[in-house]
Amino acid sequence: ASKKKYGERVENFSNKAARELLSLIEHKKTNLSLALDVTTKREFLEIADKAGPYICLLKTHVDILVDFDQDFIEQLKELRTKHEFMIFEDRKFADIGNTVKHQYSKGIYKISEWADITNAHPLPGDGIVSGLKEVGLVLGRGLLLLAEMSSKGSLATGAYTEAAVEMARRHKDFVVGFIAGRKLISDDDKEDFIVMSPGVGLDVSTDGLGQQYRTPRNVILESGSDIIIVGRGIYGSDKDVAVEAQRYRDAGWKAYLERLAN
Ligand code: UP6
Repeated sequence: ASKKKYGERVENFSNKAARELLSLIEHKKTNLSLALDVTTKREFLEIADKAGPYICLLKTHVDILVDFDQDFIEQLKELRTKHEFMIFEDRKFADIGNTVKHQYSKGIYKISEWADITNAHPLPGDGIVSGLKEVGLVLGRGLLLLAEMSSKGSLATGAYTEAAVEMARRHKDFVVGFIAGRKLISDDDKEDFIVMSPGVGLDVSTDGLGQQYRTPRNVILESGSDIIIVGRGIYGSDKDVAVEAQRYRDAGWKAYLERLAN
């Protein structure tokens, strides 16, 4: 899949969110996802509006907002339409199927109502996917499994990562890909999964709390991932959000074009 264009991979997926995302990346020409980890609605919506033209996917952690309310969701949806990006709530579900089903659809966040994509740790076993799928599949949502993590000392390696891939294969209708640092299956594999990589930055290599950064080129060209997830590299202090978003969009797209040409 890594030698194929995003648009050519649409047919490899039955899942609505995966198909939409690949088409969107193809026509908007951006494989950049913004990880917007700020804690007020005002900051969030301001930054999302500035970066909106350059991203395919806006990654949220809604539970860090101190003033989350229904109005936030309405404004988020408006920005999604205005800039044409999709929404990925980085919820990292990690409980048994019955619990995550409620966490996904109920509570105050009602994630399944507005997030095109969410993610889960494979740790509890297949039930976590089955539970989330009961809610999300009919709504056209997609799920990513955390097969690897970018942080130092992550335990998601080796056999655990392999098991995540096998779990995804068993739920191809709903699991559309992985959070990982690299492509996890071979190019001639008949399956296709979308790989999204966090821990991407051009200016620093760590954050002092275990995060480890690699460049868009490392991730897309050398490791065969599909989407770069960039947070503080874009909105960190002293950064011009539009300038940085363009810079990462350009770097991610250039690495992809080089991959196709190689
Ligand atoms: N994230 C990681 N590493 C993972 C999984 N998720 O960093 O393995 C998420 C974090 C954060 C974002 O929760 O939202 O990606 C990275 O942000 P940063 O670019 O500001 O470090």
